[in-house]
Amino acid sequence: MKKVITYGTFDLLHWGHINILKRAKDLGDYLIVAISSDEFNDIKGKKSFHSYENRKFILEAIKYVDEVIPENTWEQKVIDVKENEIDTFVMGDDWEGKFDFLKEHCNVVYLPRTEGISTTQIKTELAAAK
Ligand code: C2G
Repeated sequence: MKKVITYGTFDLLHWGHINILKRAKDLGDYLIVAISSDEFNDIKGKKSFHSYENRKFILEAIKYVDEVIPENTWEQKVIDVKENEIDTFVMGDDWEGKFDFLKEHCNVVYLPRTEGISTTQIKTELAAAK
C-alpha cells in the first residue's frame, strides 16, 4: 500500500485545497493529512477562522483523505514519514525545495498551486464586500 502525506492549515476549505488533496491521493492508495494545530498556526503566524477540531472534522469528511493527524512542529515530518511508512510527501509548490531534506526518507513532490483562490483572498474579498 502506497502511503502519501501532506501538511497544512486547510482553513476556510476551498477548491484549491481539494485540488491538492485529490492529486496527493492520486499518487498512492492512502492519504494522511497533518493539519496544523492552533498553536502551530501561531508559530506559522497564521490565524485560522476554524478551530483545529473543526478543521480536522471538515478534512475527515473529504473522500480523498484517509487519516488526519496533528501538525504541532516544523520538526515532526521525518518522524511522521518514518512512523507512518510514508512513500510520498506532497506539498504545493509555494514550498518548492523547502522540504528536500525528506528525500532520503521518501519521494518529495511539489505540486503546482491552484491559481485564483486562497484563504487570504476569501478573507480579503469578504472584508471589502462589507
Ligand atoms: N494550496 C494550493 N493551492 C491553493 C491554496 C493552497 O495548492 N490555491 C496548497 C498549499 O500549497 C498547501 C496546502 O494547499 O500545500 C495547504 O495550504 P495551507 O493551508 O495554506 O497550508 P500552509 O499554511 O502552507 O501550511 O508544514 C507545512 C505547513 O503546515 C504548510
